Amino acid sequence: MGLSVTKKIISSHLLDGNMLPNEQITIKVDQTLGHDLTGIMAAQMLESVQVDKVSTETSVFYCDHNTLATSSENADDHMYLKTAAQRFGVYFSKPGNGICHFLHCQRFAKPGKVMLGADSHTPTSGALGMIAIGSGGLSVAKSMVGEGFKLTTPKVLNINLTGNLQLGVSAKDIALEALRVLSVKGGIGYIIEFTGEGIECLSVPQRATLANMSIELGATTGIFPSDQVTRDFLKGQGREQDWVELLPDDDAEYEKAIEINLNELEPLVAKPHMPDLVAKAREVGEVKANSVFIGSCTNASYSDILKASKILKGKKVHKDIDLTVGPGSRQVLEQLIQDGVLADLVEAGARILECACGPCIGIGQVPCVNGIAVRTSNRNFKGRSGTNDASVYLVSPETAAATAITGKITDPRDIVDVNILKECAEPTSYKIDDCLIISPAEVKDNKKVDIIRGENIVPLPERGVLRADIEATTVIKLGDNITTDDIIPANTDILKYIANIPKFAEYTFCYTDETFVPRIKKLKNSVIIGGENYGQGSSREHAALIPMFFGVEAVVAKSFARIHKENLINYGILPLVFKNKTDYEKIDMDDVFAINDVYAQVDKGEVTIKVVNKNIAIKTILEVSDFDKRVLKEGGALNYLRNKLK
Ligand code: MIC
Ligand code: SF4
Repeated sequence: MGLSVTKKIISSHLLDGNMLPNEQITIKVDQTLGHDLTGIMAAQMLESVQVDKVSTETSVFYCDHNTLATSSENADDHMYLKTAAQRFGVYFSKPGNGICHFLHCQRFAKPGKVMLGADSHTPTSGALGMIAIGSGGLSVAKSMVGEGFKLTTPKVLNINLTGNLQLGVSAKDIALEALRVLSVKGGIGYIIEFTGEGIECLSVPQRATLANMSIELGATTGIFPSDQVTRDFLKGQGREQDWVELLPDDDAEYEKAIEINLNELEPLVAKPHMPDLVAKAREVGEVKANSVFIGSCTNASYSDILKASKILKGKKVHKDIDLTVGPGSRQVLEQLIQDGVLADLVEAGARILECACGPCIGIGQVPCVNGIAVRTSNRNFKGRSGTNDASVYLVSPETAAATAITGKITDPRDIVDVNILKECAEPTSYKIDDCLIISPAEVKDNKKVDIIRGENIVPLPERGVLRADIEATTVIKLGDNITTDDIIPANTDILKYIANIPKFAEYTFCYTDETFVPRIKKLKNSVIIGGENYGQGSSREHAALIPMFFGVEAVVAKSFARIHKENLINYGILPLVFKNKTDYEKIDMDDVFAINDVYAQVDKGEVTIKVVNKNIAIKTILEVSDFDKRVLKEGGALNYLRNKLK
C-alpha cells in the first residue's frame, strides 16, 4: 500500500517508535512558533532550564495577539519576548508584521518539515505540505531544546475535493462544509489530508484557510500536498529553493475518507456558538448584524480582502454596521495599498485595523450588549469576542462584504454579479521586506543578551512532585465541550496579565461561574469535573497552569481535547477519563475525593477515586504514554526538563 503525504513526512522524522496504529512515536521537530501569549511561557521555560540556544532549524516568536497596549503590560511582554528571542537564538517578528500563522506560511514554512507551534492554529502551515501541529508553550519549549514531539501514530482522514469552486463561494465555505459533515469532533485522532482535482484551483492562502480550520474539526492538523501551486507561491515569496515536491502515492491508504464536491458548494455560515452549527447563507433567516470583521489567521490574505473590496467597491457600508478589516500581514497590507484596494475599502466606509489578531480574540471591536457580529475568523464560542452575550457568525470574506452592505447576513450572489470576482487572484510575486523580523543572525553573542523583565513578568508558579495520596474537593462540575476560552477567557483587560499568573487567575471561569475563584481559593486541593471534549479550542495553557496554581490535582472528564490534555500533563494535573460515563451523574460539587497509592495507580493507567462523603468508588482511566506518566510523577514538564538537563 502506498503512503499519504502525512505518513511520508512522519516516517522521515521518526526518532522513536514504529509508525503503527496506536503506537506511541516521537518525531523530530524542525521548526517552532510561539507568540506574545504562548511564547512568553516557552521563553520562561527556556530561562528556567537555562539553555544556551535552541536547537531547532527555525524558531520564531511573533507579536500579533496582544498588540493593543492600553497600559504598560503588553509592551513589557513584547520587550521580554524580544530579548528572550535574542538570548535563545529565535527569530522575532515585531508587532505590525502580521499574524503568526499567515506570516509563517509566507516567510518560513517549508514542505516536508515538521513544526510544533504554541497555538492551536499552527496547522495553517500545512498549506505548504508540512506537518504543523499546535501544542502548549511548554511542549514547544521542550522541542526547542531538541526533545522531539511525542504522539500516537495519527490516523489520516482524507478530504477529497472534486470539482471547482464557483464564483462567490470560497475556501472558507469548504471548511464550513467539512464542519457540517464531520462536526467539531469528527477529526479527533486524525491528521486531515486534502487531495483531489479540487485542490488545484486553490491558492496557498486558500489552502491555508482549510488547514487552519482543521483544528475546528478536532484534528491534530491538516495538510496539503506540495505541488506546482506550492512551488509558484514559494517562488513568489523569493523562496523557490525551499520547495520540494511531496505528493501522496496513487494508492495511498487513508483510515477514513470523505468527498466534497466544490461544484455544488454554496456560501455557508456557522451560527453561534459553535463552528459546526452550519447553515446556508440563504437559509439562515433574517440575521441583522451590528458589526462585520474581515481578517484573522483564517481569512486575511490579499485575495480574500481583494474579493471583499470588489463587492464593496462603489457601495457604502450599511448605516447600522461597523465594518473592520485587518490584513493578515504587512506584506498583504502593502500590496493592498499599492493596488488601490485599501482606498476602495475606505471609500466604502471600512475601518482598517493593524495586521494582528484583534477582534478574533476580543482585543478590540468587542461587540455591543447582545451584539451580533459577523466575522471571517474561525471560532464563535460564547465569550470569545470579549463579551459573554454576543452572538458571532462565521462566514467567508465575500459573505462578510455582502453582509456589510445589506446589514444582514447575505449570500454575495444575491447582491452582486459574481463575475467581478473573476480576476481576484493572488499576486504572482510578492514584495519581500523582512525589516520587521529580527533574525538571530543579527545578534553577535546571544549569551550576553540581557533579558528585560518588566514588572508584569512574574516567575512561573511551580509545583512539587505528584502526591502519593490525594485528597481533594470537587470545585466545579461542567458540561460538554467546555473550551479553554471558558476556563480562562481572553480580551484586552484580561490578557494583559498573561505573564502575571496571580492576577490572570482572578478571571478563571469568570463567565461561567463568578463564585469559582473565591471558592477555589478556600480549598487546598481540588478536582474539576468535565463532560465530553473538555478543553477544546485554543492551546491556551493557562487553562491548565492556573488550575495547577490553584491546587487542582485532577480533571475528571468524559473525554479531553488533545492539546488541553497535553497541557494538563505538562502542568502535573491528572487528566482522568470516566471508565463508565454514567458515573459522571454520581458526582456533585463539594464531593470529597480520595485517591490512594497514586503512583501505582498512575503506572497501571487505572485510577480509582473514592468519593468519601458518598462512600462510593469511581473508576477512571489515565490514557497516557509511559513518558507522560513519568512527567506527571515528576510534577510536570518543567520539573521533568530541569531534572533531565541537570
Ligand atoms: C486563539 O485563537 O484562541 C489563540 C489566542 O490564538 C490561542 C492561543 C492562546 O490562547 O494563547 C490558540 O488558538 O491557541
Ligand atoms: Fe489570532 Fe484568532 Fe488566529 Fe488565534 S485564531 S491566532 S487569535 S487570528
